[in-house]
Amino acid sequence: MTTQTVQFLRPSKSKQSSTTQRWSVAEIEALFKLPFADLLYRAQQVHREHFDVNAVQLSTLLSIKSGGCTEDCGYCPQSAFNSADVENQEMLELETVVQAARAAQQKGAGRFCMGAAWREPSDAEMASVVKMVEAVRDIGMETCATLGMLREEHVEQLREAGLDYYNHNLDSAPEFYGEVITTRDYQDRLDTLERVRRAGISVCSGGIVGMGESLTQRAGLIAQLANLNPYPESVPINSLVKVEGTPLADAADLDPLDFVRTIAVARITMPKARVRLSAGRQQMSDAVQALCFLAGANSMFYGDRLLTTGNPDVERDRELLDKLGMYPLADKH
Ligand code: SAM
Ligand code: DTB
Ligand code: SF4
Repeated sequence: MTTQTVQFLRPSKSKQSSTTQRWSVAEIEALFKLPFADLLYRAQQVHREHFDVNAVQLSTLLSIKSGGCTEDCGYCPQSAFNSADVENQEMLELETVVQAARAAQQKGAGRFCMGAAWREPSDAEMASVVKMVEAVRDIGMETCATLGMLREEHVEQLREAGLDYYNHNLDSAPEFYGEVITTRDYQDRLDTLERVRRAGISVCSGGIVGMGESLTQRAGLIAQLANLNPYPESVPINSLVKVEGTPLADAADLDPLDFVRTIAVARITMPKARVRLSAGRQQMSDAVQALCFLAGANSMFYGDRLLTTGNPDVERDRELLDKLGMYPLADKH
């Protein structure tokens, strides 16, 4: 490779600020196009510079309110616009949530993420969520919530409750977004992330691959995330789970190696982030997941369910981690 090509694969210095590196979409697309071995080698180098590569952060999800969502996200089984076989479920009782968190903690999860099928929470709903966050915090777990868009005062309530992370995904590149969701726009998402960031809550934001986006659009999603200032502490990379009754049920299969590439590019462009191997693991072989860890993934959703769809069994995941000589982050504390 010529020196010129190598320089091209580094973030552009001219646009660099003192606190963050700026990545152009073209630079990120060039990373995607590297020979696979070169890409993984580079991702491994970055990973080893910043992390114990054998420790994996484990988050368990719980859907605290399911189905009947007023947004029209084309991938989502919980949208009222779609006809997936998801039972609408009102908000869970506090005790049910705490029991689920305790069970997750006993199985080795370090973080508990509460998800709700809302466009945005109401004041009354926020009051219940605040109690859940406080209770999960009290049992000694890290807390995360994903509740849709947040107004300033709701962010403030979550901060006061001691919420550690807020998950709100950009999901796709701005140029592709409108083909998947029409009921809210990209700027709404950026605004929520900005409010969360300003309140001092750690940001968890990522996206979905395999929705029919072009390579440039996939690079565009990573560019959006990597150019946030600062970039998110936690970056979930989801492989589309094709659910019957959603507009994306028949999307073309994603080549698993392209998923691995996306993880590697996220690792290189967001060196200190926890890059999470997220939805879609049930459909992935152990070998592909091992490649994802090699590419720099150091977090995963752990527990038999995601929100409404399945995830590998806890026993199977423990076996996988054992086989790879990896261990949950919480085990070290
Ligand atoms: N309603 C809130 C929101 O949209 O922000 C929180 C829950 S929503 C289900 C959280 C994320 O789950 C979405 O942003 C999307 O990235 C992911 N997701 C939903 N359905 C998915 C699917 N079928 N495959 C992969 N990821 C999915
Ligand atoms: C994220 O990026 N993926 C999770 C979590 N954040 C909330 C959700 C995946 C949902 C997959 C479809 C379902 O189970 O409903
Ligand atoms: Fe609702 Fe979130 Fe699903 Fe969109 S992704 S339909 S906002 S639950």
